Amino acid sequence: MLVTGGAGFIGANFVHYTVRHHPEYRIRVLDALTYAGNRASLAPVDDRVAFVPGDICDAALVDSLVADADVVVHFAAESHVDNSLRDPEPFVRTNLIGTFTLLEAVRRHGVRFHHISTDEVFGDLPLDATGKFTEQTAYDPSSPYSATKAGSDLLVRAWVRSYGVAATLSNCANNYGPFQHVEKFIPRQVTNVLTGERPKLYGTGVNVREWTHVDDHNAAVHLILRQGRIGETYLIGSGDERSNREIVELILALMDRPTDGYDHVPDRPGHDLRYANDSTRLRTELGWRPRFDSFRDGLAATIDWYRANEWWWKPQKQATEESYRRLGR
Ligand code: NAD
Ligand code: TDX
Repeated sequence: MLVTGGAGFIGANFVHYTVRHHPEYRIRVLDALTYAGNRASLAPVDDRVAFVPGDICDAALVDSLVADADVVVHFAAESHVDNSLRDPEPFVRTNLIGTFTLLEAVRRHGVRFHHISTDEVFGDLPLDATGKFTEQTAYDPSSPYSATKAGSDLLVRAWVRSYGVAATLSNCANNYGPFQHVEKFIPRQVTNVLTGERPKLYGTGVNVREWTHVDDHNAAVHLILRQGRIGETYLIGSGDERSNREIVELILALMDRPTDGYDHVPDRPGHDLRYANDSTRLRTELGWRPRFDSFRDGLAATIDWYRANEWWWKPQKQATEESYRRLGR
């Protein structure tokens, strides 16, 4: 199995999950170790994984690795919306050219491909409605990040239809859990509290996200690899929707701080209002159920992980906060 982006948040958790639950796979990770990749995230499974430092846009390298694989699971991406607003170029390169490079290689070598994507490709939902995204929802991305993820999804679908590539796609809602970069919402607020900073809420904090534990996401990916229909898209989501404000207050409560101890900062431009996935297909066809059915417990365990693993996140914290300060957020 070739895992791209296996030193990032979800990819590293996927490698851990695979070693734990699917020991039959021999795993090779291809990762460029950008600011978001961390070799240390794979340290506990180092004896089970071959690590190749490299870029998914490097066609010769990708070709040689794909030629040697039975299946490619593609996590590598530029993944942070705020970064894409500041500088979209690496997003176009990695998310579009990188996915294209992988697709050409799996086409040449007849290798099974699974593409990891996001619900952000659909744009957003109104705050005052209960409707959800489905596999039929039209693509309507808002940010450079989601536009390049949408483009990568469309490339995969075209390579299935035109070239018969054996690919599946999944679009998951927001993930949380260990090994997530401190630029992202939950780790930023938790590590702010741990370093004596106040949490930072964009705008009024009414925006809603659906939170899925990273292990539940990765369990779904394994189900799709085993039983998913080729060419099909599966939406993944726990069903647990929360406003950002509710989450900041819950983090503060779980960390024994006053629940009003946070700052409002200027809003993200084009900020998507609400995401929510209808994951009926995944649940009925493949029998997926989230194991982490209490967000509060999953969040408390995640807070404990950041408390216990300062060595992992501390080196990234200062530079991340400096770049937020430059954005006024
Ligand atoms: P991340 O930013 O934590 O990790 C991305 C990894 O990809 C890093 O290890 C990085 O070094 C690597 N990478 C970046 N550019 C590369 C390149 N050109 N060549 C090789 N490696 C490269 O991202 P994440 O949060 O783990 O997201 C993984 C995937 O899941 C992405 O495709 C993202 O769109 C998708 N996704 C994320 C979420 C979420 O909540 N984080 C939700 C749904 C979908
Ligand atoms: O400091 C903050 N304060 C704040 O209020 C940060 C960093 C974020 N926010 C808000 C913005 C969003 O409404 O919190 C919400 C979550 O923000 P992010 O962690 O940046 O995630 P989001 O933009 O929702 O995108 C995430 O989920 C979908 C991932 O980063 C994507 O890779 C994934 O595709």
